[in-house]
Amino acid sequence: MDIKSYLKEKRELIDSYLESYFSIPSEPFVLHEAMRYSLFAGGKRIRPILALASYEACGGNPKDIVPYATALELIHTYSLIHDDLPSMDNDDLRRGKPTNHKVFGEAMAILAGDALLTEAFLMLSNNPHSSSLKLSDLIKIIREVSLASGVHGMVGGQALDIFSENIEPDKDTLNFIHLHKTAALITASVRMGAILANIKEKKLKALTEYGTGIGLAFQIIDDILDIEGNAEELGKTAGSDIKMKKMTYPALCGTEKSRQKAKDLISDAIDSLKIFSSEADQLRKIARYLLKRRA
Ligand code: GRG
Repeated sequence: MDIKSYLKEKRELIDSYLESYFSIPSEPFVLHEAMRYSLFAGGKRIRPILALASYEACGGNPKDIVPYATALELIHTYSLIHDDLPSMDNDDLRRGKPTNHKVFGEAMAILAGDALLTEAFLMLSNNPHSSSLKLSDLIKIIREVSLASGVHGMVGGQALDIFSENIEPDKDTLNFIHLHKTAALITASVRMGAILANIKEKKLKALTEYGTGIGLAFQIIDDILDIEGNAEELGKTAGSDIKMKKMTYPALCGTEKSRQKAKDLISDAIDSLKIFSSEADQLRKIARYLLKRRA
């Protein structure tokens, strides 16, 4: 299957689970609406898709782990809502629509983010979906997601990102920011699929290398798109990194060297999958797709 059809098919699996999970509005309705507004604003669903593709690479049927994979999208969506707040990146546009706080106000946007983060863990723990899933594996993936999302991962990276505005870029700080802010949750997504498939350590290590590589490349490409993209393609305001004097790869070494770095990371990530045969082809294709993405 070509990569576009694969991504569409898997996105539909995630979307239909989300639709059914959030189908019955509950009190307080405005909070529910604010959560749904950002969840259904048209995200690529790349993190849950990576979990499904990784599970498939380890011999599983992606349909069996949809609830666990979908929880990753709740965490990602919360991070975008909070990232857009006036006290953070102060953005007006996200996924082609006004940001959550522009529509629902700042307080409700903060709460929608908080509620999505917490709901992710309810979604994870609610679903002893597959009879073959061991409780110990469920605890392992909850631990993975917790580590990747909080102070040891995404939130830690975001804190240093904000702290490093207006500071001369240096490679170590920049890699810390990108590896924590972005690559940690992407790596956890890939590892989730592998852990749920009960894969052996050697293959888990290879998938971890793959996840870290594409995760870092993903953020470098995001840095480049912030310079070269436009609001229509990106669905968000371009040029905000320069305006906010963010520490980015292009600020460190220019756009062309950044592009080469992203290419090298993607190529190394694909190499790390050499112990897998054709069952990891979709992961290989996703890596190539991420390099070419325009949004
Ligand atoms: C805890 C107060 C508080 C805030 C958390 C951690 C955080 C705020 C924000 C980090 C989120 C962020 C902007 C990470 C950068 C990663 C990135 C490139 C996001 C865009 O991801 P895509 O391209 O977006 O997958 P779509 O819209 O397709 O889902």
